[in-house]
Amino acid sequence: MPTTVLVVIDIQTDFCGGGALAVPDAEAVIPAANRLMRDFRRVILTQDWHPLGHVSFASSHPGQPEFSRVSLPSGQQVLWPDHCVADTPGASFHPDLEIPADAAVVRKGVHPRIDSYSAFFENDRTTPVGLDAALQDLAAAEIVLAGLATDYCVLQTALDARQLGYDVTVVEAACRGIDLEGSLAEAWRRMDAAGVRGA
Ligand code: VGL
Ligand code: ZN
Repeated sequence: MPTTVLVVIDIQTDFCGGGALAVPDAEAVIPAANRLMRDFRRVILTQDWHPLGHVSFASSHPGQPEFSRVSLPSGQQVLWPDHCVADTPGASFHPDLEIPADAAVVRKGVHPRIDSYSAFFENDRTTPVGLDAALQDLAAAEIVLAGLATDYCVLQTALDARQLGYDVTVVEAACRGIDLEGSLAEAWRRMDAAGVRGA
């Protein structure tokens, strides 16, 4: 039997209600993620983890408003409010998340000049982040995804996983999106086209 690993994406204080980059209805994913974490023997959590002054922060681009876009060497970048700054309360996992003692954690977006939505490759599309190595350690062939945000980190992680040959299921009830200019519907279209399963 191929090993299936649950990957819980970025359920962090800053992405939940009252956080710096709150995803609408984000708390709704917590009971669903807790249920999944009880059901799966192997769990990996990802954590958005940026240095102060990160390139994805609007505050690092004087004159550019939040949620605008700029061109970077790694491609188009949405400029976000400062969020998930390493070692701050906003970067912590949501306190209601019931994290298994043996879960692994993959941090992403740690490089000051490159953002990373995917937990496989940074947005330059070449620098590995660490999820593939963690899955290889567990001999995983299949992954199940839940978390935030459907149209950014869940989407890019799911697409990279398909490209790397993993069987991928996204649990819709355990995900919520940011939905900038139709990005949520577009995300589901792209995942569908890439052979990502919904559940
Ligand atoms: C995310 C925007 C910026 C995410 C992370 O986890 O989807 N979105 N940083
Ligand atoms: Zn981020």
